[in-house]
Amino acid sequence: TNAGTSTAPAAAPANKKITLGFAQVGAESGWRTANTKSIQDSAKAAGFELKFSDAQQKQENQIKAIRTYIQQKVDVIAFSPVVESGWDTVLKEAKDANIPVILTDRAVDSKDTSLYRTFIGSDFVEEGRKAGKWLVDKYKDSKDTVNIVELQGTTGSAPANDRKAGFEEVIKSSPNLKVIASQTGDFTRAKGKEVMQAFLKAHKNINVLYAHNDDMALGAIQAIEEAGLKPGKDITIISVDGVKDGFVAASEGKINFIVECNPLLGEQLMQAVNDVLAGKEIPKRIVTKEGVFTSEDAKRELPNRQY
Ligand code: GZL
Repeated sequence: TNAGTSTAPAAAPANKKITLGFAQVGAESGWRTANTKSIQDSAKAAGFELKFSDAQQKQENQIKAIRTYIQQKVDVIAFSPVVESGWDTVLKEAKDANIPVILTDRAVDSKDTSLYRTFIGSDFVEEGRKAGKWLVDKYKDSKDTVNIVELQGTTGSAPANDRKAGFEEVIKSSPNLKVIASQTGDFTRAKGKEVMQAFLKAHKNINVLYAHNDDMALGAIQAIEEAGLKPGKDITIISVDGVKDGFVAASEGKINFIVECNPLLGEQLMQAVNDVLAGKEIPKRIVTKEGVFTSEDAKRELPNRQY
């Protein structure tokens, strides 16, 4: 028993829950849905209070959400920037408020890298290179001209810029591979279908479609079939992401090659939140692991896919 006169120390206040403010891009694709679920499940598992917003793919909505989190004095802010540019002002406001910022999925082009602690996401240029390498290999013995149409992701977004750059960097070694049309489908099925319909009207002989995500490829497949053509046969299709519906289409031979883009970033994000709040140094760049799948691979892997 405590015989002395000293009083027991006041009970430390119950550990205040860590609050994470997350400003999500939107709900534009199967990839985004899986990414959101990963963040919400991982925040719960980590015991964090998650404040979550959906910007409907509009930068001004993401900026508004970040300002709200600053006013609410959250412990950490994380977001997936819908486009690369235009973030310095609001990120400086977060820095002045002493709230650390973590980037997930997409990057910003801010020169001042002190504005965020780390960027957790895929190497989109490498994803574009993987798509290009498979195509160069497919046509390595052919001299015929190969007409390629490209459905780009959201204009100004890191995945759209980098997947385009990586693909072009690799196919330029094969002059017979020609991108005859390239336009944004904004990562959605609806827009992907609409733009593919326009491509089919404007070009009589399309050999390959390179889509920056499965959702646009799936929209394009509808347009291709409505035009009486066979996707995966009359038009070779390469896509990026590897969401369930993409894998189903690949297992049916409608998509020939899928470059995986892993949306399950939640666990790595929560680890980074803990490390930042513990004052640990964390790497400026954390690259997610991901693979590639032919139609054959997709048929085999389909049962194991988590999203
Ligand atoms: C990539 C991610 C992209 C996906 C699309 O990390 O930002 O946004 O490839 C999603 O499906 O809409």
